[in-house]
Amino acid sequence: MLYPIDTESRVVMNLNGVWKFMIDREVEAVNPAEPLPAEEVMAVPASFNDQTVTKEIREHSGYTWYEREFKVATPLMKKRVVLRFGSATHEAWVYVNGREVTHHKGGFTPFEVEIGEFLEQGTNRLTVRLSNLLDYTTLPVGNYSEHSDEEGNLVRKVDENFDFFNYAGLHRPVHLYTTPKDYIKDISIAPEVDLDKRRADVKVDVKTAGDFDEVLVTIIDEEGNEAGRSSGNTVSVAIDDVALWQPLDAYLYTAKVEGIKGGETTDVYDEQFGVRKVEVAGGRFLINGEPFYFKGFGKHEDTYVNGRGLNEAYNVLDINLMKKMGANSFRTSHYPYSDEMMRLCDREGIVVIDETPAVGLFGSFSFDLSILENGADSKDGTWEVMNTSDAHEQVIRELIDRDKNHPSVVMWSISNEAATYANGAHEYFEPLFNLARELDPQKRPLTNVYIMMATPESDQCSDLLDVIALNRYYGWYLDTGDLKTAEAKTRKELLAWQEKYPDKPIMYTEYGADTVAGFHSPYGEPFSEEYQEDYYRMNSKVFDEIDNFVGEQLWNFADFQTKFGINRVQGNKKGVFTREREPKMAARYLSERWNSIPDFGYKK
Ligand code: BDP
Repeated sequence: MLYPIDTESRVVMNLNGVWKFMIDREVEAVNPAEPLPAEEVMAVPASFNDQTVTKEIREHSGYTWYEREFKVATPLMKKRVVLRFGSATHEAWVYVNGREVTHHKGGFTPFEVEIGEFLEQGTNRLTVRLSNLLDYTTLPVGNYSEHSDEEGNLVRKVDENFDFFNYAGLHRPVHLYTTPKDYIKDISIAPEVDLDKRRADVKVDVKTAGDFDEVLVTIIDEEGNEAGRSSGNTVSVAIDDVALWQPLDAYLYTAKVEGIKGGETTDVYDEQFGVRKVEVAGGRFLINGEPFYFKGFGKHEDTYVNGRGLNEAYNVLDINLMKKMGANSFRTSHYPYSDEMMRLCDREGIVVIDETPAVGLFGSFSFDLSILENGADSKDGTWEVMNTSDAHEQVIRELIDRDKNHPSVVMWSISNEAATYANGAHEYFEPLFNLARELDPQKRPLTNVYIMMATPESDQCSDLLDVIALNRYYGWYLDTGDLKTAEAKTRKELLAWQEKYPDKPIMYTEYGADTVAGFHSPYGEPFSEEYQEDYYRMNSKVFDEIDNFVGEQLWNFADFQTKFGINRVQGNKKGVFTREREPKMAARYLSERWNSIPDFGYKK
């Protein structure tokens, strides 16, 4: 799906701002044909939760309503007018002037609808009913229950089957944009590069709607010069002496796509892309033919007040902090991030592992960690109770559709910490991996991010993965405070994976220890800043011994808000930065380490 941009033929209008808001107590039916009887207001884009001082609103599970008015300039009413939501978490019903125009389920991917026939001259009313409910059919997965209160009113409850707060609302920009009636619908770009000859063949596939005599694709370089052109819906444009998109040294070309009719360009769209090659071979992750070493983080979209809502200033700051630390990459744990963040990563040369919202596919998630001691149970009933295949297929389709052209994306993560060791897991995942491989025009590598119980012995799905991506907490959830034992276990497991799959690269996608900023201990006790640093030093030592170990993405970039639980004091404290982005002590150690590790060739 194309991002809304202004071009010579398109106008983008912004519907962000302060909207009317109310929670739906489900006592009286809300009629979208009437103006919303709301007394609250809410800023968009943002989560609603932290903008209120009312516990009832902050912790509301169920339905909420948003409404605002808008006008469309008369000359634009003759165009095709499209309403687009960057995301609406987790399910939305959208009404224009009281009539339902669209419905979308899934809180982390965009959706859009043509609304011309619903528009009126003058003031229009846009109303959105949202649900933040999650259950065993949704992604992420929630434990859903309901009961009645003393007055007999229905109370809905979502117990998150994952370790982040269930923020909800209109999280990303809401846009109106126009196109001509005959328009460019989608553009798919797959550059194939011959690294020796420094030549690329850029395959561009254009989908159009309506009537064009010709589709013209012109490739323009960063200096604004034409690098090649071709005519047709499916073309291959050659670029000689091509400039590569490299990690931390991004080069972006623009594919200018024009729909021409009667000698006139009627629609035009500029899609940026990068030329780079990604492969997995011989236990290495190669970018542009060189063995790449991932240094970086698992993150969250999580800031004060905005919650999970787009916060572009934080996005810019976070990338600057990453670069300063010598990091080159992050994972969009545990859901697709905003279009805006993906575009920023393309520009800044940040390497991204792009994850679906498939988190919580784990029948017995809880803060009872005895399961770690007891090991994997292949009879764990996860795949009997989860009914998420349809949602999973949908998010893979929507994620790849949205992010397929981003050069920053080098790998798709199909899920985080699913019960891949339990019977039924392979049957569940195989069709999803096949689907992702089929849909991605750039055929990027795939992974599933592995929970501690998924070991070389217990796991049932690792044949599907191109890269073994592990979340490991030896020395934190296991052997807490005992880094010696943790070191031995880390080494043993990594060697076992390497022996089992000598050709698959291995990386850590999570490892960390909760750390209370400002808590110091002469003994390096757990939760102290000293322990966090010791923990990272221990892990680094082992990583450097393992030949096929190609990357370290720690958990987490910053402290973040979670659901309530006795293991969480004001959220998860595994950040190397606080939630305000102040560095903890370990940031200095990691910064020294990462600034001395080259992006390429660290593991020869
Ligand atoms: C892993 C999860 C992540 C958690 C982390 C932790 O993938 O979402 O926040 O552990 O416990 O289980 O800190």
